[in-house]
Amino acid sequence: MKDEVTEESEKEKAKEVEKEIEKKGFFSKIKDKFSKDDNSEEKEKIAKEKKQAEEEGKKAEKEKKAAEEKAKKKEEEKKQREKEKKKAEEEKNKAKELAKRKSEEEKKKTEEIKQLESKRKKAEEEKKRLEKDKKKAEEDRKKADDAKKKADEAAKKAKETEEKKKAKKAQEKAEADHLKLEKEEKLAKENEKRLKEEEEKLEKERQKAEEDKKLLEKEKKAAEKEKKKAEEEEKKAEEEERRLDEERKQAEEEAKIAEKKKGFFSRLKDKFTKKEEEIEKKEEPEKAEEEKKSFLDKVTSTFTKKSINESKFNDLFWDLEVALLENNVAVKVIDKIKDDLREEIVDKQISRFEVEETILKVLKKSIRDILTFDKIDLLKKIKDKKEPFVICFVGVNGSGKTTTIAKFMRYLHNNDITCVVAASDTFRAAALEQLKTHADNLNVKLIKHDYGSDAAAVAFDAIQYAKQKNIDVVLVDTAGRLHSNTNLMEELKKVVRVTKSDFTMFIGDSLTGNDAVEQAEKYDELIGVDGIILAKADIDEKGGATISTSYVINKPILYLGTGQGYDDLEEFDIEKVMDKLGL
Ligand SMILES: Nc1nc2c(ncn2[C@@H]2O[C@H](COP(=O)(O)OP(=O)(O)O)[C@@H](O)[C@H]2O)c(=O)[nH]1
Ligand SMILES: [Mg+2]
Repeated sequence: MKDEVTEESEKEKAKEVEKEIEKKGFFSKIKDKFSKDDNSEEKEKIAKEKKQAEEEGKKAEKEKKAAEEKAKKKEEEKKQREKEKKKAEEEKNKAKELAKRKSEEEKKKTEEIKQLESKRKKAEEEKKRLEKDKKKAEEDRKKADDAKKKADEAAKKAKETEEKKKAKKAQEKAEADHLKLEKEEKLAKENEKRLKEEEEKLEKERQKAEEDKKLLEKEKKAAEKEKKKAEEEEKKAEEEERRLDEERKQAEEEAKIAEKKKGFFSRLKDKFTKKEEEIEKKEEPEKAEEEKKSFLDKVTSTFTKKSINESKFNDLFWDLEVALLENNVAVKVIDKIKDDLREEIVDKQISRFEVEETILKVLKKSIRDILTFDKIDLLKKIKDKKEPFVICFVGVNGSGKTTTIAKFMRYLHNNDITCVVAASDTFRAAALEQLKTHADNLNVKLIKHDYGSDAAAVAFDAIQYAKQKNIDVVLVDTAGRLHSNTNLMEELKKVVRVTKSDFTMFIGDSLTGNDAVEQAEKYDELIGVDGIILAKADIDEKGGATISTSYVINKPILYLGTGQGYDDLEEFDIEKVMDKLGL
């Protein structure tokens, strides 16, 4: 302020000086005019004054300059001061700004510190909590350890007692098994012995039968010769009779007396063959009895009716027996037929013309009896069982098992029953292919393993498959084997046992006649047979197997195979069979 005041006053001073200079100029102008008037003294004075004025002007000029310079300087100083002031102002602002920023930063810091503090607090709390948790966890673990220890001890104890029990059981089982094994061994030995004895017996019987057959053949030939001879003799006798008749008539006419009786008897006698004469000779006691009868009785009974005794019956039966044997009828069946006939004929009064008829009648009845067995409704059995029904087909090679199984697939399908087939004939190379072809043709699932694998395992797999797929029947095709092969029979036994076979079907070849019967007997004895199918009945002309198999093993024939097509399986029908046998 002081500076500004000084500044102002300096300016005014300069102005006054200026004015004074101007004044002086005017004065000098006037003075110049005056000077023209010329007065020496005056002139001197004026010059003096002029000089003085000039000096004063110069001085004023100098002062003005100095004042101006001073003003200029002052101005510059003012500018400098303003500059400094501005600078100071700026610095002040800067400082203010800085202070503001500092205070904000400080505020932020405080805030951060506050936050950190709270975080720290939180962390501390968390730490405390964790420690607490840890402590708890440790306690829990300790508790768990204790519990585990206890449990372990308990388990150890339990295990010990359990093991003791197990050991005891195992010991008991081992003892039982041992006993069982011993028993089984004993049984097996006994069975073996029995089988051997039976085999020997059978062999003896077979030899005997063969000898008998030979003998019979000889006898048959002899008998035939005799028969021819007898026929010739009968012819002769007839001629003789005719001659005698004529003679009798002649004698009747000639005498009509005595000798009549004797001539009649001799005529009757002549009527019989030599054989019959022999028979009647043996019947002497009966003859004595006959003599008590009235004459008429005697004549008519001797003439029309005849009592056939055992030996005469055997004679009579002979031809039939040979015929039955030739037609493959089993000896057991022939024996039954003979018994039936004996009962109806021996010691019965039968007209000699009725003998043939009676024999035929009794034979028919006897065979009808043999073929009448309790029927088994296999389809019903299958439908009644909830689980898969297992049928094992057994029999020797080539008897027709595989073909019959194929027919069975079709038969079951026709009756709305589903089935799966097990290729348990792992023995023969072509067996699997043969069965596969049939199964493919008939859209039936086939379960198979490799050749030579375990037959029972294949069957077991098929049963599992049937269970899973809800299939009604499992058909098991087994390998054919001779009943004399013990190993293979054991294997077959295993198949039947493992599958828990619901029905074991024996397949017999009709053509093999008595062999089929023998096989059926053996299979039934060794593995148990539930029913029979006789294959190839269409090409069997003898019928012996059909008549005999069922009777010998006392099991029903369920079906007959009547060809090689899938539909060639017929339910057993006694009427059809009797018809085919011509009975
Ligand atoms: N004529 C006829 N042949 C049959 C019959 N059953 C089976 N066969 C034939 O007998 C032969 C053996 O049959 P197969 O089923 O292979 O016997 P497997 O060895 O017991 O399985 C085959 O050629 C069949 O075609 C049948 O009922 N009638
Ligand atoms: Mg086969």
